[in-house]
Amino acid sequence: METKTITLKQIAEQIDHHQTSGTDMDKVTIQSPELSVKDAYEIQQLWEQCAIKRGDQKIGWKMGLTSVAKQRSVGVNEPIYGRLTNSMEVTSNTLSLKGLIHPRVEPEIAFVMKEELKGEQLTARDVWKATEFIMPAVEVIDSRYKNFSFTLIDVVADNASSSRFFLSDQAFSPFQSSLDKLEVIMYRNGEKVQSGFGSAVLGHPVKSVIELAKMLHQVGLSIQPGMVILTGGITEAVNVFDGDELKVTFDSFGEINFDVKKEKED
Ligand code: OOG
Ligand code: MG
Repeated sequence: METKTITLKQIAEQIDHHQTSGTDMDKVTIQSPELSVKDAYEIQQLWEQCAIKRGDQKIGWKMGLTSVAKQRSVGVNEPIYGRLTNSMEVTSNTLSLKGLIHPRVEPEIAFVMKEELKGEQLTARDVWKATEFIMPAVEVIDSRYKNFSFTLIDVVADNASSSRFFLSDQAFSPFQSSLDKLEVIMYRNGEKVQSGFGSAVLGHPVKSVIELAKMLHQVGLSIQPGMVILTGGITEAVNVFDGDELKVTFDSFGEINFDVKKEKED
């Protein structure tokens, strides 16, 4: 038992090294084919401890693979969750490629909670009651695995490919319009590259929050007040490169714009 714990911690440290150095790695299931999904989530939790030791802070959760478009594009057919930390949030209008491997971007809806959300059988009403506001978001995912290729266990161990994220400047009340009807369009260098509706996320993004609470409850965890939740890509993710200009429109919820720049030589 002891040996296994050490091993999972060592895997978490390996993953942390590749996440912070921006270098790719072989899938963890190649060196450790015996890993279970439960082990992979434990690796995530151990990775979170590495991040906190580095001075990072936990600020939320992300759901992934909550839409058919996303599941199909990576060949994994069930929702997963990951952990968001302070250093992942980009607050300027520039995505620096420093420390990234092969980033892709995807439009999402973020929830910000005001109350704890805990339980296995929550309703949409429970989620709305605990929600402070919602925000348009763009997640930047960056698998640490070679060729962005992985199994369910690998991607869970790699913190669900979490890398960076943008939130809009404006927060919105979730009560005035239907998030499932929200149309999102993503443009890269002026060209429309993806579009979709909020309903792509498990029928309605609120369902993603319910699912997250349920998955966390199974391991004795809950969503704490103040946490940000990314509910999952509405469309397929698109690759971004140095010099790209991204614009993502979220109907009446405005837009998120940013440029992609490679690291500055110094
Ligand atoms: C896994 C992460 C998926 C989403 O929103 O579906 C995700 C991946 O595609 O690398 O973040
Ligand atoms: Mg995502």
